[in-house]
Amino acid sequence: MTATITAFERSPDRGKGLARDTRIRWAFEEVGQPYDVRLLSFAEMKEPAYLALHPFGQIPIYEEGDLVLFESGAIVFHLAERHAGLLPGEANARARAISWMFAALNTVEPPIVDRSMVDLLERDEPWYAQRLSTVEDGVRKRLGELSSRLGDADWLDGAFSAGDLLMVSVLLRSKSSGILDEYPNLSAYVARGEARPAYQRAFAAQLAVFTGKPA
Ligand code: GTB
Repeated sequence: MTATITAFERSPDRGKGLARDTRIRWAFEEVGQPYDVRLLSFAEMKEPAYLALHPFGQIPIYEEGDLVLFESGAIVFHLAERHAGLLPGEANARARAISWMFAALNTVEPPIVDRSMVDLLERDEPWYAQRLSTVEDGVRKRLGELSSRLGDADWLDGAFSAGDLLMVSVLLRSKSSGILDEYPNLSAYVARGEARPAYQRAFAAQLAVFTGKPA
């Protein structure tokens, strides 16, 4: 049975691939599984029928028969567990890749999202410059630490894994701020992720929703 995910009918990022369905599309592509997409308006995401599937009324969800999952990390993990290609077979390497999945979502993504939110919502406030500087310090702290750990390796721990898929997805959101450019090895890491054929297909598919033209 082909799984279905949800995505924005009209993504606020205008097809830049920053909404969280892109990481799920990427995971499907990496493991070579087909998927369907159900597009939703903001209003539909808050209706009782959808809230029964996603308690917070957000995209993405994953539906496959009776199984409904929410949270992009859980969905990527589900795909990685059931199909080869995103987690190593060796037990300790697998556990480390899963640590990187959590690190991407729990440690690196929060300051990056904080910065985006300040930029989006507080731009006209008198405290904007001060607040932006504070949240950017938080982003730099994490990116500096991540940069030191990555060093000159291609991926975070050996071969490309779901940890890299999520980390690159998270870092992509900091690209437009210019902060990522301060860490050349992280910029190169993100570029390696974006160059993967599976990412390219995922990006094209989400862009096609925005442009209305086939991928
Ligand atoms: N922790 C959840 C997960 O990982 O699945 C977070 C899900 C989430 O934040 N979903 C967002 C959503 O549905 C879309 S991706 N928001 C609507 C709502 O909460 O009512 C976040 C997002 C949106 C827009 C951009 N952008 O324009 O650049 C980037 C990221």
